[in-house]
Amino acid sequence: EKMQELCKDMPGVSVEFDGHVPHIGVVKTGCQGICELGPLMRIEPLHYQYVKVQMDDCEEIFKRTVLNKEPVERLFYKKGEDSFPTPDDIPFIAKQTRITLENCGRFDAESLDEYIASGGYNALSKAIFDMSPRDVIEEVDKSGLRGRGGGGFPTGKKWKQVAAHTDVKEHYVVCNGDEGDPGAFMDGSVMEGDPYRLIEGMTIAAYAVNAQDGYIYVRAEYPLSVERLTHAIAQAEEKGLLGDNILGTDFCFHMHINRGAGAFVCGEGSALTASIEGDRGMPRVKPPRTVDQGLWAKPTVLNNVETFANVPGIVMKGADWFRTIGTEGSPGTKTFSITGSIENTGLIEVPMGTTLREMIYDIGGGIKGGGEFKAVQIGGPSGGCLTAEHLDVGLDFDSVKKYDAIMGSGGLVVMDENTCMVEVARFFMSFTQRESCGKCVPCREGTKRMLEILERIVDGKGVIEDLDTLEELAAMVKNMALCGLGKSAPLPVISTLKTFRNEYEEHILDHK
Ligand code: FMN
Repeated sequence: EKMQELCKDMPGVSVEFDGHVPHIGVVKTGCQGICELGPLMRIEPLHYQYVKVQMDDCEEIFKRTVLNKEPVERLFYKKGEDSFPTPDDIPFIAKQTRITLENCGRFDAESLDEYIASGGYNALSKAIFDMSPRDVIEEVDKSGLRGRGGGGFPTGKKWKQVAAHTDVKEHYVVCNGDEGDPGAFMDGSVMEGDPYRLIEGMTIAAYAVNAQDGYIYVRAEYPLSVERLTHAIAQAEEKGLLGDNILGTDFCFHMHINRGAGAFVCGEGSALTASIEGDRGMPRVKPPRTVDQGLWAKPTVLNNVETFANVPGIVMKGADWFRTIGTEGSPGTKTFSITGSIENTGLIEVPMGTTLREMIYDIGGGIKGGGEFKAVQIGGPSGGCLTAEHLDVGLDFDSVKKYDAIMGSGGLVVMDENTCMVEVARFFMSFTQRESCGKCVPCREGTKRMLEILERIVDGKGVIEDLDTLEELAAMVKNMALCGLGKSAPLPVISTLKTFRNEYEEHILDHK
């Protein structure tokens, strides 16, 4: 706002950008992923990246850079003797492979014109005019794209299953933007930073599976995402890219936004569709599967934000291009939110198969304050711990599973040598216990009993037999819970008990 104020009286300056690409002016982007260095200001076309900008800097930026094209060097990111003038020089950005985050921070997130000018909507146009719905599904299938919401289910297969219901008229496309994992903010960044990419991806999915309506279920805590998506949908409708007779054809697709109310369990597919229908957000027994009877019991494609955001690239550049990135079993990139004891917290998009060492040290800048790496919690409350012995393992959907962890939606919480792993297990268990919907006994009661034991141990009141009881309960909840929340709730306990049992024992024995 301060910059807008300063630019206001400059001849030829446009700060009103009502849907048009501004000639000179100030536009708001979405999250750029470099959390540690904000507030950020990027000056185009000079391509300067200013970091940690304060109100008092605005005047100088205006006089020196806007009016005279000179850099304000003290606002460049610096490390040691080195100065990094452009975003592409900053190692945190330069070492990433950005596909779904490609536009985040580069463009005005409220301008469909800018999205189109950068090649946006070419994929939808190619799909509609050059490909049949079946061709689109084949291309997505061939690309090997797997769902980024956690499970890694093949997207093309899911779309095929929905499209196969030719006997049912209504098909739906639903986007899961619930993103309830503590510490995760990948999907929010796409929704607020590049809403058009998501909408284009969903529209292509609708064309492929013959859906007439789509819903985006957005986490309650993301008001900016809701605002930008609402704006983007209205703009796309106005331009004939959404709604009736898209691009002058008889393909019609209408999009709606639903806001979650902050329940983690509503990210589970059947709870999410129940919530959209106005029912209490509780998972149900499967089958029937969402692809057969999802929203309003009709065939439904339910995919994560990042999954849909990959679709325009696949349609435009082809499955073979997509397969050149990542691993054979998990092609493409994955976005992680990297938080905790790390120098550079933020969002990173890297090819599948990238090692933890590359992510934590090369991109993340290492452990905060030069500390020692102890472990990383991957997959949030449903995930597990990876330790120093896993630093050089390439991470993809399949490799992570071998170590009692899951890729999950991409939360990475880095822990240093001062972290108590029993406390970590207690934290995640208190989260899942609180978020359990209470429908099934193993999850409702089991997580409560496990939390009681963990609290006892952390308080120094545990006994050594508690560890066997914890293991028994963990196996019971994992095997018997109704949905993924309960099935995965014990994973942080299982993996910390396996790798850091000595810490549990120390808590117990040191208080004897
Ligand atoms: N998937 C998401 O995309 N976002 C979420 O926030 C999310 N939360 C979940 C929470 C729980 C408790 C469980 C069990 C699952 C959650 N999932 C979430 C996974 C979804 O059930 C579903 O598998 C996913 O949205 C499918 O999309 P994909 O195939 O593109 O990954």
